[in-house]
Amino acid sequence: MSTPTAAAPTAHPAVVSWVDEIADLTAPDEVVWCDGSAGEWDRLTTQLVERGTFVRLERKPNSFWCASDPEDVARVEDRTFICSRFQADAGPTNNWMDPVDMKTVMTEHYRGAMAGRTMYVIAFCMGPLDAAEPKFGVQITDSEYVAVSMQIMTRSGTPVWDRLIAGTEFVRCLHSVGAPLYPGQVDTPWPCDHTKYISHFPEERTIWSYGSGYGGNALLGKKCYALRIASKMAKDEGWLAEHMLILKLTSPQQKVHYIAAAFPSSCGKTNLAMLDPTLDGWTAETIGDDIAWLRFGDDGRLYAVNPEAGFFGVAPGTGVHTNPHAMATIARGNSIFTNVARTDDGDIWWEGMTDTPPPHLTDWKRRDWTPTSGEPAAHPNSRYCTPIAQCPTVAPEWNDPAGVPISAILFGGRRATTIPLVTESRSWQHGVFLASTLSSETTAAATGRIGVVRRDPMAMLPFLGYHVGDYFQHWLDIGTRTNAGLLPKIFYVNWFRRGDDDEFLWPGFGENSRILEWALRRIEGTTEADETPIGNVPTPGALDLTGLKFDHAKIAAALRVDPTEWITELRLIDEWFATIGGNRLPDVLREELAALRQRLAAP
Ligand code: GTP
Ligand code: SPV
Ligand code: MN
Repeated sequence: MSTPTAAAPTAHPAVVSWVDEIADLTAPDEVVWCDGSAGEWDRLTTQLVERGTFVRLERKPNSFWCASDPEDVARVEDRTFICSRFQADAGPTNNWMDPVDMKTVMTEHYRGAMAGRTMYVIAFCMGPLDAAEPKFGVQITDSEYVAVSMQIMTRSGTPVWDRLIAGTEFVRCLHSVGAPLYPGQVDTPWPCDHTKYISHFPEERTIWSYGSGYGGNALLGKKCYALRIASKMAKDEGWLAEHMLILKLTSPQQKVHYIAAAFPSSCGKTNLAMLDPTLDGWTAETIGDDIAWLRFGDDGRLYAVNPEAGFFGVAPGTGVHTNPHAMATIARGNSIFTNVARTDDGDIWWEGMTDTPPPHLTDWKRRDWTPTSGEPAAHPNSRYCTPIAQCPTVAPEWNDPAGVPISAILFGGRRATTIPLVTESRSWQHGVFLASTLSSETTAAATGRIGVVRRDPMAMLPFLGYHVGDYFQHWLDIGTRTNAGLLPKIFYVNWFRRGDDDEFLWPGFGENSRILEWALRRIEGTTEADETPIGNVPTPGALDLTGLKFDHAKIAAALRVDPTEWITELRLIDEWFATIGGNRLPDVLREELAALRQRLAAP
């Protein structure tokens, strides 16, 4: 069978034969090799407007409003699979299916799935193109939305094809929305299938995604490659692929520190990555907001690289008071807004952008909306997709293939109780223990119930490409690979603790700079902490609260280590560790738990 195919921009035989094979299977009308150019962007966005998927925004240059199918709005964790050869290697936290069985099932879904559509072939690179070992991928997709989003989120197109020469390794990323168009059939604005599979074959470094067009399910460079597949690569090669932001901080004395922070989905990474410090004299610059790859430098320190080139950020809650730099980034245009509301004059709006909503909107379900409608105008997981390079606070180092040396790693979750505002770990091993017990209330970033506390170790629960116990051992091993003094110091934070009145006990956002300042001073040995059973917390007075108009009694409550709450927490950690399985949970973590129990004098 032959599909009209323009000449391939690569002579890489494995790419060409794989594209031929997938075209035969999925039967598209046409194959297009993407060059990542502005002309291609214009052609595809125009096509998306004509088909009704996009609405061009009159109030933002080169920007588009888009509404998905109401059932295709978030990651589908229950349809996400790690298909390692042995089930034991996927671990207790992942769905598993035998790789041969999964391919048999999915092949039948892919058969003819691109009929009536165009198949796009996108070459991309995760991280700077001039890296010592650039990490390439090739995504096949039948979605124009995915093709233009990949232009924002990754380095893609001609410069990548030029480097992807014969013999170069690449991750095969296959994606179809699973909605063939038969002659005479009218297309829908957001084609997708009710059945969805997000499958990973870690040993083969291959991803097969079917049925969804939503970011985390369909932009395969992001969670599928840069976290699930890369976490396995990192384990094999001695580095870390993590769900972390990367931030540059400059003190009033002009001392520069880089920090990384792992929070679960929709728990504040993008906001911290674009921090607008309220502390006088401090500057914050952005390097990454979602994913960090950490490797050892020749000097024995851990260096972080952001593999992405765009932000796919949570829209609701983003406004000039919470995240002015995100607002400035999107104001520059060249952005895609998915599942937000549209104003009558051709702009976008979402809950939290302004204090009072406009009197009339088109909501994310394309319906008329007024403030009395009784439903949010934007979906809680609505997102903006925008280039990093447009961020007014982007640090020049964001594109440095060597990465930036990390002084501190923060782990945090969304917990209404128990977890203090900030805790300093006692050692790397203790920090890994705290991170292994991380927990958070579920959010709208994944389908399913919202607000349920679950363990989310290192904020990686949905993104691990292998066994969680082996992952903990890998983190512990990283700590023995260099001088303890060169390792980042690990802190545990919680911006989301609430008082009896259910209000947050900490103002968050720009005020989080005060917590970072304390952490950096701990690293420099110039401030005080109280030892508690769970780790070191700031002494009263150690946090710089100059100029902060917020009830100081609340801040004291945010910092409290409550033994009763912690005895309840111990039981939950016991249950969590029990699920990991005796022979895969590292002994030292069990010992850390026993030591914590002893310090709490708990039964
Ligand atoms: P993903 O992109 O899903 O990985 O999420 P993220 O971790 O980047 O989350 P993001 O920064 O987009 O924050 C999600 C939500 O948390 C938004 O509604 C924010 O307004 C809110 N948020 C962020 N930082 C803070 C904070 O310091 N305090 C409080 N109370 N809310 C915050
Ligand atoms: C997350 O859910 O953690 C995200 C959004 O960053 S997505 O890319 O959809 O996974
Ligand atoms: Mn994320």
